[in-house]
Amino acid sequence: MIKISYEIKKMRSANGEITVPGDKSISHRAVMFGAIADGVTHITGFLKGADCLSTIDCFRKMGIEIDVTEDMITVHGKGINGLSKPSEMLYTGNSGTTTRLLCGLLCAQPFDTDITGDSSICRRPMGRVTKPLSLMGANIENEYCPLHIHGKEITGIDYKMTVASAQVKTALILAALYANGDTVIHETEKSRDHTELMLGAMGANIKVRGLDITVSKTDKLTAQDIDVPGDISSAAFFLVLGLILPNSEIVIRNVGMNPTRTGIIDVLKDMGADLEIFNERTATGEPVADIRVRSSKLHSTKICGEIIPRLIDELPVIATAALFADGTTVIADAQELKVKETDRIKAVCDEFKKCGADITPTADGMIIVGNKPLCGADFETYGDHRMAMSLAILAQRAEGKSTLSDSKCVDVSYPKFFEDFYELNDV
Ligand code: SPQ
Repeated sequence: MIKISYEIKKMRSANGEITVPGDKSISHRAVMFGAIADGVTHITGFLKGADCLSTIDCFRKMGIEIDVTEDMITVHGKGINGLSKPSEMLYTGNSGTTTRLLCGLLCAQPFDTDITGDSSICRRPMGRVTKPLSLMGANIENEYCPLHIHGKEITGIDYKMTVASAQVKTALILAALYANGDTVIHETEKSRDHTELMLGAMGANIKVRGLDITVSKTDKLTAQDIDVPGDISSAAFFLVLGLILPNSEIVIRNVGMNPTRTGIIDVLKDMGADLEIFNERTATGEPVADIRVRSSKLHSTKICGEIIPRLIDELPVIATAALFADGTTVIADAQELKVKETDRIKAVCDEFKKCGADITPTADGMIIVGNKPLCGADFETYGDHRMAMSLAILAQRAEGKSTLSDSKCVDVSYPKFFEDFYELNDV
């Protein structure tokens, strides 16, 4: 295949108002949980990115009718036992969330399933879900895709998580809805809790006490209409763009502000960012707000410990902000970055170095010395949407021309990223 590199146009400043697309994590869950609920789920604000479309495709293959129109997704739920055996292999594309959550949901079905995804998915570890599920009695062949799931009866367990992961947690919760007896999950650190909120609202037998979640067999979920807020992980790119470009002011509307996702706000404020959060409200049980960001003089910080799961997906763009901050920023306890769409520690460090950045990878993060002169470069995205968008932001402050090896990968979470990006241009 011939790869066409993409030249990133330069902006002098960024001004205006944008609404980022719907939250990816919530969009996946709305389709999955709607499919096993009684009744019809209407989803507005759904992210029509490649990952969430993969989720829709998988559920259609299991007999769920899903209507997609311009501004609404309608899922015709078939109840907790309503899924049917797919006639072919389920293909999850680039989506770790789809792949791992399906392992939990499908291990206790009365049929077998095969799952695979693209080359990135086939390199991502699935043992983190298949191993704890096997303690419940599940039988899933392989620790990397393709996976073969032998559906069978399973039993609840008491499980202490070994990694702070919402995907592992959700896979266990979904299996627990079907298991005999209670399942108790102990988190090490709080990861995103959209599953607990949404399933709770749909009537699942789920209780959360601090870091402990108890789930019992559930006979019925009741469909709820879901209004998906904008994805803070997508807003993150514009937060950093507005901060690092001079004379900029951007208002981002309708951003999901679930506290398990807002680590980036805390870190950027700690770095001296001029951020204003206003119009705070809730949408289907999730906090939402508008955010105003203005160009700011940033300084370095240390990012580690319990905040990491609250900003894991934002670390590539937070590292971009650190390039323009006074002093040395340290990111630690973020070894999970190595098992994302690509190894995001290596990818960030290798690519940032190409433009002259002073950045050193460590076993669990990176060290960035800010405010070094940067020049444009030909960047590799590794087919990773968050790498592509972070590099596009970085290129705005690098002297000279920059290109991306691929711009199409942004389709995974933000198909209109470049349109929204240049819309803010103030040349
Ligand atoms: O779905 P996928 O491919 O794993 O997507 C990513 C992302 O950057 O968009 C991670 F690469 O987000 C994950 C996130 O890192 C989405 C997610 C979820 O919806 O539950 C949870 C996080 O992963 P994990 O491994 O910490 O549970």
